[in-house]
Amino acid sequence: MRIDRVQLRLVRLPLVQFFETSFARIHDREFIVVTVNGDGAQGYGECVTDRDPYYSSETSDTAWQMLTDYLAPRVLGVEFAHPREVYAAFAQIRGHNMAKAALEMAAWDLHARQVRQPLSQVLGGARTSIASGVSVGIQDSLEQLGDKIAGELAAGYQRVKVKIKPGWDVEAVASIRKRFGAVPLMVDANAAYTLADAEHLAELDAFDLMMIEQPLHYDDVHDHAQLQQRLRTPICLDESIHTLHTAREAIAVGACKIINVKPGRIGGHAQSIALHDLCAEHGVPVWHGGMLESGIGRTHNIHLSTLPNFTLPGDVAASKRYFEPDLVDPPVELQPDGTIAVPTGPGLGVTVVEDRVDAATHRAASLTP
Ligand code: OSB
Ligand code: MG
Repeated sequence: MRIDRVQLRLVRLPLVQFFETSFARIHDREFIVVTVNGDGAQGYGECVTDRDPYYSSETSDTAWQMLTDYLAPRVLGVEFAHPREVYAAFAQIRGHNMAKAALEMAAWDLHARQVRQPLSQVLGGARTSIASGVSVGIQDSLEQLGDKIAGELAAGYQRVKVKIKPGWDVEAVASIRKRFGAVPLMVDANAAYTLADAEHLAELDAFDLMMIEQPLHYDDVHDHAQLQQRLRTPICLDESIHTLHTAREAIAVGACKIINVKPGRIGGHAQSIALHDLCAEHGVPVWHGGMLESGIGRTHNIHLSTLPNFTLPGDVAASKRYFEPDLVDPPVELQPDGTIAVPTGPGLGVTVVEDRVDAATHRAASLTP
């Protein structure tokens, strides 16, 4: 595989509904579509950075700079035997996992299209459909939250995750249990608490949650291990797991019992497979997170979710919850049984609608060797 051109497009799309976490409320999504060309084929990746460094220290601007100045020059014109080798070409550059992942994942799609296999197969997955859950943001009232959840359950989603923050946690969960009974439920704090909140967080133990995601600092392992000692509810780490090294450490010290895999956070498909395998070796189940992706990143996530240790429903949901229309055809849809079918065509197995990408593009660059 040889990449002769890397194209970057900075895209901005309005979200169908606003999305609020403990760190911000957003109404639109900005991301970079990465296109790679080689041997007459084309592959796509999506950089999951946003305009602001709130979920991650990376932003659209830092990713753009890394891609143009450091990452694209390390793959352009280089012969790779397999896309699993691309990540190693970035070894000299520390961090910037989202920028690395976008280009690396595009290379996987390119390769899968060249060998005319679905990406899932090239990644080593076997599932033909994946279990789908939703991530419901913080709302203006508990009634609104309940109504949102009612809609998602009616659509058929297999589990509900709600965002929490101080002042929107125990009461919110209690109201959901009261209205929806034993629905599979979990919470995500996006690092909004400290160990001083342990006693308060332990009140969540009464609600039989599947897990609590990233309650403490975005770079912490130690305090999470302390907190897990005091909670019955399993802790799942998201933000803290940005390398295999931190994953190993987190598992070793008991900082989590579950890990959320996001290829952008960990540096692409090859790193995600390695993280998936590490967790499997240690009996730690994983599930696939989401970053409000367009159909491009979303379809990558679907293919990756076919690996065997993705045993819990993820945050990978239907296109229409996010963008209408989405950038791909057909859009990602939920099946009546709460699963999403894995596309069977070559590569991502969906068509990127170029006109829609171009119409939403605010900045573009074409890079060659
Ligand atoms: O913490 O999982 C998170 C969205 C943006 C940034 C971080 C997170 C999320 C989500 C949404 O929870 C998942 C999705 O629906 O794509
Ligand atoms: Mg999260």
